[in-house]
Amino acid sequence: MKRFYLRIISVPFDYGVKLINGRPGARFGPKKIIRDFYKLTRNIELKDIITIKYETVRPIAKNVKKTHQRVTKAVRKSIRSGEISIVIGGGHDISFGSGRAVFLESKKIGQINIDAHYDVRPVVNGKITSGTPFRRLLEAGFLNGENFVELGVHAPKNLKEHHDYVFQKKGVLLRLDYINKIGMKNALDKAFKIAARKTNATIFDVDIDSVQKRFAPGCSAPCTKGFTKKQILLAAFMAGRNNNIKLFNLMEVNPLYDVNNKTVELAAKLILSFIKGIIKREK
Ligand SMILES: [Mn+2]
Repeated sequence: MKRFYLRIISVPFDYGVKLINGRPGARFGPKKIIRDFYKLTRNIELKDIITIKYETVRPIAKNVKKTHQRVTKAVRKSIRSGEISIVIGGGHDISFGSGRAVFLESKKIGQINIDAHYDVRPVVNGKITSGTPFRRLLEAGFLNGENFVELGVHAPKNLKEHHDYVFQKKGVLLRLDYINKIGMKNALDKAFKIAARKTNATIFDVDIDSVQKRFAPGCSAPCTKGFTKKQILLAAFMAGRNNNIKLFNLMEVNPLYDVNNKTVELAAKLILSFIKGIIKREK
């Protein structure tokens, strides 16, 4: 039987959230999520099929760039040794650091982002906020817009200029209403296909603010509208099962605003769903 290798990399860093005047606290996410993940898997036999290693990237206070460099280094090493990586944030800015690592190892990458927002804000006055990761990947030439798919954006929180930017880069936007019309599974099939076209690796991002506030109140920027728990768990499972996916970025879980721990618990379940998908991979 095929054995799978997984590395869960914690990045307790939310300075990028602070820089966008969001609600800091996502730095407390990784520890809590992993604790719940342990609880969740206590009675599940995973050891025979999957080896899971844990690592924490030590952030550098108030230094987004240098922290991202550390993230890149850790994820690069993981990918190079044949592991599938899960990065737990922290602010969404971290996805630039982890995405860069996959680019450096795989050269041609696709990116799926499940998010209430576009996260393609420009870097202004050197401030690398949590709203910037995908613009940075695109501008650096690491990501080709044609392999970039965003799922879950909805009015009215997003600026038209960010929509236009994604459009101009030939990125694909699957809005929340459209996904609910065609179904989550069909939307993801479409997204995985686009991201995998002529690429060697796909990155799968979940910003927890893509989930309805009643299921995921503990995040930096909660929204009333969004996906259900069932939809997001299906997404994680399908991503796990997809052979092209090398990295799962799980972002913006903020325990300081959680209610009865339900956001943290959902995040732990997302990791387990992703793993259940991995086990179903053929190669
Ligand atoms: Mn985001």
